[in-house]
Order: sequence, then C-alpha cells, then structure tokens
Amino acid sequence: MEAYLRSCRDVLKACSKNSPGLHVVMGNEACDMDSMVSALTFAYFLSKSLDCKRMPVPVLNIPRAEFPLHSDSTFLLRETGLSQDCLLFRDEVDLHGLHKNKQLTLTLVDHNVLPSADSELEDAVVEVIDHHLLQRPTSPSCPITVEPVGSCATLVTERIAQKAPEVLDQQVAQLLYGTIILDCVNMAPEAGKVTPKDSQYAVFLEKRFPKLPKRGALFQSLQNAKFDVSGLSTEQMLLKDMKAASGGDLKLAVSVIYMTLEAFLQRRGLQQDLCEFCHNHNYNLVVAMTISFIDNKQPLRQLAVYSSSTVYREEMSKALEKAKNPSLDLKPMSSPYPDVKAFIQGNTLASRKKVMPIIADFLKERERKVYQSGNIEDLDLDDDSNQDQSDSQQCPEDAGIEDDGQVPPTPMNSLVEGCPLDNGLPKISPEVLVEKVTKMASMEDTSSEGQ
Ligand SMILES: [Mn+2]
Repeated sequence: MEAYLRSCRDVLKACSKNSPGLHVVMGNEACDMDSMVSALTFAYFLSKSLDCKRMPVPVLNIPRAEFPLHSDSTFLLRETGLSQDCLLFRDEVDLHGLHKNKQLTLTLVDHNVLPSADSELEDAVVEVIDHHLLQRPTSPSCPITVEPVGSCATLVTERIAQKAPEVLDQQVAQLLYGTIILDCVNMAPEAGKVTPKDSQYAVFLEKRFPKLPKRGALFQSLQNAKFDVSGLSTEQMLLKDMKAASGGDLKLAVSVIYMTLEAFLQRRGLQQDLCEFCHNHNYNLVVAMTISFIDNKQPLRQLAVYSSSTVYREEMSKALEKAKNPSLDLKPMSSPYPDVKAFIQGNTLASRKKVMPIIADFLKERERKVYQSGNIEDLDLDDDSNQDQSDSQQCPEDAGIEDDGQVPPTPMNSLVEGCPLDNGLPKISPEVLVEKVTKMASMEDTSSEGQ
C-alpha cells in the first residue's frame, strides 16, 4: 500500500496539462479517521481495477499542517506502518485547477454533498459512498451507495470484499478494522452506532486476518489517542474535529471537544479565545459539543453555544433546545461567560451527525424568513449592529449583547465522529448560476469519465 501511495505523489508531480488527469477519492472536511481511511482504501481498491483511465488518488481534505491534530489517525497510521509523508493533502492538489482543465474525476467517500466552496467540482463527481443522510439528488451518471451504518469504512470493506477481496492485505485490513471499531464504539450496542453490517464486516476482517490487534485493546488505544488533547490550544481544539455550516449572514462552526464542558470553560481566557477564533476563521457563532466519560464508561455530552451576538446565540440555542428530531434534551448549566450558553445534553445518543441536520434546518428556516421579509436589516436577525454592545467584550466582529444563558450539554461517547452534513446551503447568485450552467455545458463531453 505504501508503494501505491508514494506513486500517487509521483503521478501528481508529473501531472501536466497534457496528462489524462486524476481520479481523486476524497472524504469530508472534518477528515476524521473514517474519511481518511475510506479515501485511502477505496482509492487503492480502484487503482487495482483495470479499467481506470485516470489514476485514482486519495486526497485528505485538510491542509497538511492540520494533520497532527488528528491524533487518532496519526496513531493508526503509525501502528499500520504507513508514513504520513506518503499522504496527499488538500493544499497539495489544485482540484479546481484540474477541474478547469477537464482533468478531474471525483469520488466522494464519507460525505455526499460538496461544501459550497467546492460546489464547482460537483460535475466531476462520478460516485459516492457514504453513511450520512443523503442530501444529493440521484443521477444515472453517479452511482450512490449510502447506508446508515456506523462507519463508512464498513461500506468500503463490503465493496472490496465483494469485488476484489485480493486487494485486502494486512495493512488495508488494519486500517479498515481500526476505523470500524472506533466509529462503532467497540461495537457496543448501547453506544447506538453499530449496525449488523458493521459487525458482519468487523468479524469478516477478524477471520481473514487473525493477526489484527485484539478488538478491545485496539479500541482503547485509538480512543486514548483520540482524546489526547493535552497541549492543544483552544483554536487547535476547535479545529481538531470541526464542521462548518452557513446560511445567509450566519457562518458557524460545530466542533467536537474531547473533555468535559466544565474543563473546557475553565480554560483561561476562553471567551477571548472563542472571539479570536471567530475573527480569524470568519465565523460568527460556535457550537462546541463536548464528549467525556463518567468513570471511563458512561458517556457524557455537553454543549455550548458561543456568539458575541446575542441574537445569534439566542436563536441558535433556542433551535437546539426545541429540536424534536431528535430531541437533544438540553438542560441549562451555568456558564462563567456572558457570551457562552452552556447545556447538559440529556440525549447522549445525539452525536454531531444528528445535530447537524437540526442546525441545517435552522439555517434554512432563517434564510426563508429573511427572503420573506426581503430585507435582512428588517429582521433583527442581523446581529449586533444596532443593539447595545455594552457588555460584550471587545470582540471585533460582533457586538452583541450578552445574556448568557446556559444550555444543555451534549451527549457522550465517541459517536461524535465525522458528519459530512455541514456545508450549509450553497449561496446561489445569478452570476454563479450562469457560470455553473456554462461550465456544465462545456464539461459535458467528459462528464461520463471513469468508473
Ligand atoms: Mn464517517
């Protein structure tokens, strides 16, 4: 496998205007272990099939500099004997440039819609394998495999087992197995993640590769690696496992944090850190979902909503508190900061994957109201501006009134993993639409590429 991955780097280097192009296999922007492993193993599987016109290449959907934050993934790679050097990251491949030259084919794993910044790449997508809520229209030119299993790696394992079992070697199996075990919380039914298909393929891998690390020990070591946030800055913690969403004037980040909310809120200068994080990354609200374990066993989820804008903070908190599908069972807890509402999340099964659709609905509904009124300024949705900025700390972007609230927490267990749903609604302006249609027309000749 390492030889294959190294060859991908060489192919990329040699890629010129005249080369046939690349078939990129890419996971979601959180780039959790599932996204990484699904991309690596599925690209490897594709590379073994004879009829690929373009070289399949896995691309990890984060800048290389962020990879060290993914301590569980770096641990699994190390254990599997693969070097980080042979991976390709998003900032090392110019997907938009390749696409403009008609040199890009794209397979999405572990997500099924591209974030708005990548929406232009949509017509390069030839296949989707995912376990999130299906959010893309079906199309005859793009086969979709979407099933609500615990791990996308399960679906990749199934595909390989059915189509080319010889592709599975010890390394490939170890990557897939570790990911399934971690995503499915050691296959424990009470965590609410594992499905019969996940178990089926975990057992399949164990039988074929008796030398795989033992399940319980592997889970524990991956879990320890994942929760090892010692030494991270607040910004790094927020970035470590983050999804973004946006709608209208609201851009928000939803981060999973691996500690208790109390411990997180006790970090010195936390509100200022959140404020700077929003400023630096252009968000105006942050939802922090913490997950920790009581006595190392029972999961505890808590949730915090930060915004320097009281309006945003209150609207978001209310939407989460009122959510019915599922209900998060949020109970306010005290917060030391005026701009942070804190909650205990009684529904410990509601991972970010369940929370993102609630947020997406909220954003959609908000936009609808804005359109109805025809003018954002008329609604008080436009945060800060007019209101008193009196006691908000001096945070550049939003003024915002405080009014801290406390909100319920988040659930526990490592169910938190990646959820590709984020990427809010693409913003469609007439210009963008025209450009997109033009592009689609001009791409038509290559759109049935590959696969
Ligand atoms: Mn996943």
